[in-house]
Amino acid sequence: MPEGTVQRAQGRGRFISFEGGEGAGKSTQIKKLSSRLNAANVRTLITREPGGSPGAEIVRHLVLSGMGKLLGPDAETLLFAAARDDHVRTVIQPALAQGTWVLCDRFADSTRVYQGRLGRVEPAVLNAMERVTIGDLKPDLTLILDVPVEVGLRRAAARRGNATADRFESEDVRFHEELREAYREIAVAEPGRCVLIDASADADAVAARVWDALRRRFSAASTASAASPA
Ligand code: Z5A
Repeated sequence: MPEGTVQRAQGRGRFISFEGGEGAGKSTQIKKLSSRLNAANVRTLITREPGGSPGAEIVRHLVLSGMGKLLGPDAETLLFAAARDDHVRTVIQPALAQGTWVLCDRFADSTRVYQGRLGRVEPAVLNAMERVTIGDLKPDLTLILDVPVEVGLRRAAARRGNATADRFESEDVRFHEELREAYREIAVAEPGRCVLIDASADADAVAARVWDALRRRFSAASTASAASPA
């Protein structure tokens, strides 16, 4: 596939989020996609949630230490929201305004799935938090990397080695099964924004699927005000 088939929008950059369960391979795919876009002269910023800005990284540390779980699902949701608010205002929006493509490892769908579906936080609370933190800022494309739970947990355990599992890694298999189901439901409910990617193949094969999804979404035909990568 020629690199030039993904077009760069003039003005604002594209906002692409990656979602999925434990060990789905988001970080791996984000790095691969960034390299490929850079080779096509598209400037990218790799970032993540929770975190991505100095303030949000402090909250990340708190949440992954298990502190949020002690406070309960509603309070934990507020912590993720506080981190997102800082990240959006200080990193994501300025980068998009400069024409940079933002590749974000998790975004608001993670709150919908982890705190909403798994934590049973009410939709009204999630909606209110989204209004405050992201307003109209929806990703232009959300790639949901889908792997069977046992595959994802095996990958995550291999990567972790002897290190201690964090707050979410230590949840049981049923938690991860429900998580996967919730992501699949989002993909079905929002086909205009989300693409479900089978991420159980090797990393290069998955990267080809990711690129194909991008090409379809941002091809010349579907991008009215597009300019070819310089
Ligand atoms: N959370 C939340 O509850 N609410 C929110 O609003 C937000 C987040 C934003 C952040 O964890 C946690 O916060 C997350 C949800 C919660 N909980 N969990 N779990 P994190 O940032 O520390 O980790 P993560 O986002 O879950 O990422 P991950 O699952 O740990 O990894 P990944 O990025 O998806 O995968 P990876 O690092 O690219 O790959 C994992 C390993 O598999 C690694 O050794 C790779 O080399 C290997 N790999 C990758 N791809 C492949 C393929 N295709 N084949 C074979 N091996 C592969």
